[in-house]
Amino acid sequence: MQVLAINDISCVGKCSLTVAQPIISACGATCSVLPTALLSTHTGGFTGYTFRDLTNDIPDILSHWKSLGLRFDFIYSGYLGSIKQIDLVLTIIRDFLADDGKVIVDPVMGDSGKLYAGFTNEYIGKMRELCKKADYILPNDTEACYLTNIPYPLTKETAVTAMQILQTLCKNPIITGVNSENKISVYFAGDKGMQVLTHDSVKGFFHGAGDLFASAFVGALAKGKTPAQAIALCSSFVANTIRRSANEVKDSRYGLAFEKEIYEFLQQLNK
Ligand code: PXL
Repeated sequence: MQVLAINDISCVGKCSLTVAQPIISACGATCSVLPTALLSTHTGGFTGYTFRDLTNDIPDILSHWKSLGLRFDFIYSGYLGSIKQIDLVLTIIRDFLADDGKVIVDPVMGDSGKLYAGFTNEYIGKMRELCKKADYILPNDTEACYLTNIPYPLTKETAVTAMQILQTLCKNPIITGVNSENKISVYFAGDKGMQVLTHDSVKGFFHGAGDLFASAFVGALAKGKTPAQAIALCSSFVANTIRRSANEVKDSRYGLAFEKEIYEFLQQLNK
C-alpha cells in the first residue's frame, strides 16, 4: 500500500511526520511524505522555535511526481500552515489519489480548548472544505468544537451533537480525546450508529497524541483492518502509550514514549 503523509517536520518533540513515518512504516505500508513546514520544535510549549514555510516548494514537488505517474492508496493530511496549503491538499487529492483510494484528514488546529498559534476563523472555514473531501476526519475535542461552533469542552451530550454536525461534512468523523471523569473516549460512526470507546485516562497532557492516533489509524487501514477494528487498536495503543509516558516522560513537550509500545500494537494488528 502506498501512503502519502502531508504534515510538518517538527525536528524535536515527536509529532506530525516524525510520528507518521515510523508508525505507518511499521504497519507495513510505504509512507511517502510531503513536508508542509520545517520547525526546530513543535509550537506547543516551546518558545523561540524556527518555522520555515515550505508552501513554495510544493508545486515543483508535485510536478515531479506527476512526471513519475505517482498514485497513493491513502492520502493523510495533518498540520497545514496556511489556507494556501489546504488548497494544495485539495489539488493533491484530485491529482494523486488512486481509484478507490481513501482520504484521511486530521484537522490539526488546536488543543485544550485553544487554537494553535496562527490559526484563524477563516482557516477553520477552509478546513471545513477539506473535511468535505475526506473519507475520515479525526478532530480532537478542541477541533471538533471549532469545526461545529460547540463550546469547549465537549460533554457526553454535546459530543453527540458534534458528531451529527460533523457528519454533514464527512460521513466518518472520529472525535478523539474526549475527557470526562478520568475517562478518555473516542466517538465514531459505527455500522449500527454512533459508537463510543472509552479508556481510563491519566493526568497530564502530551503533545502528539492526536498524531499518534491518526497515524496508527492510517497504518491499520492500510493493513486491511476495518475502520472499527482500526479505531479499537489505535485507542488501546494511544491509551497504553499515554499511561507509559505518564511514568517515563519528565517534560511532556518532548512527546509520547510511543516507541516501546509499537511492538504490542503490531502484535494486535497482525492477529
Ligand atoms: O501535534 C500537532 C502539531 C503538529 N505540528 C505542529 C505543532 C503541533 C502541536 O503543537 O505545533 C507544528
